[in-house]
Amino acid sequence: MDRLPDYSPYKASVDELLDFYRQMLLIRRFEEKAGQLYGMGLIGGFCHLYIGQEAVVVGLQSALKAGDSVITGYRDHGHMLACGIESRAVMAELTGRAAGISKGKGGSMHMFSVEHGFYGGHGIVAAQVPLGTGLAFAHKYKGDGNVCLTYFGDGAANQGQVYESFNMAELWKLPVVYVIENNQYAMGTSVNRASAEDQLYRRGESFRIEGVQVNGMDVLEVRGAAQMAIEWVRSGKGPLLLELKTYRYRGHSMSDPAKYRSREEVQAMREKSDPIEAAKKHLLAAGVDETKLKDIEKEVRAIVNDSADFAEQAPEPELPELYTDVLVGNY
Ligand SMILES: Cc1ncc(C[n+]2csc(CCOP(=O)(O)OP(=O)(O)O)c2C)c(N)n1
Ligand SMILES: [Mg+2]
Repeated sequence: MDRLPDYSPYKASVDELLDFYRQMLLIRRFEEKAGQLYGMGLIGGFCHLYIGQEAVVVGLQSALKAGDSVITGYRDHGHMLACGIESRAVMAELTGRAAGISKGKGGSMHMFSVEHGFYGGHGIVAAQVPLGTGLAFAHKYKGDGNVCLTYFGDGAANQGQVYESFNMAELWKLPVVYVIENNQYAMGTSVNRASAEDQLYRRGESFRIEGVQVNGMDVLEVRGAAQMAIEWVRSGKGPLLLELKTYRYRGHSMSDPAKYRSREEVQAMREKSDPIEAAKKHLLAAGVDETKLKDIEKEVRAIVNDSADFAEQAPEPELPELYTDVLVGNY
């Protein structure tokens, strides 16, 4: 077995770091706005916000190539924005409008865009893991040289189907990076209360899948690890596991008062480990003017406000839409 190469934080140019900063800020402001619209009753059903975890998806996605595929669970808005899906189409899906990416029929958890290599958006915990393994199988079968990033949570990591997937992926050397977003909680259960092995990067060991633990609050570290992992997987060496240590600032979903953890715990993460503040510090240290960062903030707010206005005013789907995209058949 080849040894996994070491990796170091990515040495981004100022322009690249500005782009990471902008993307993380877009996700943050988008999610804050989604939270507001939810509070106003404009978004129905479940809504799981990604605030705090932005560096994970921005760092990882920045290392992908066109044609690679991505799949995740229900905390998916940030993944969609990082895949380049238009902010208006995501927000309009949240408000159930015809212009939404799933024509307003999917909502927060059920969005999809083959065009952008984004395969959902899945509400069943860990269901995306065998599906992502299947996407990787398709890449290998077609010989297209692409890889699949399969994201799942610390809670999902305790599901049986994850390990059936690991077995097949290693046996068939499938081009898949399993990305565990360890945000410390699965609903109200902390990872060490639910996991006999809470060092989740080790979860592939009995399948001979190597794993790496990464600081998921630092976009440059995430990008460095992502690049190493994706190169490894793309070169045909089989799957790899990345555990991204991160934190969600908000409750599990909009209906969670988060009483299972203290305010101080959340506050400490926000103050000491915020990924956007960290990128800002790097930028200022690199000599970027603060007005430049303020301009980015303005630009991002304008995109998000425009998306919210659009999502509020766009028409709902027509009734006949109830009969489209429905699969009927005999098996
Ligand atoms: C099979 C299944 N069991 C239970 C649930 C209810 N449920 C929804 S999210 C969740 C917690 C998952 O936590 P984690 O994998 O850590 O992801 P996070 O929400 O932290 O992103 C549970 C138990 C579900 N949707 N599907
Ligand atoms: Mg979790």
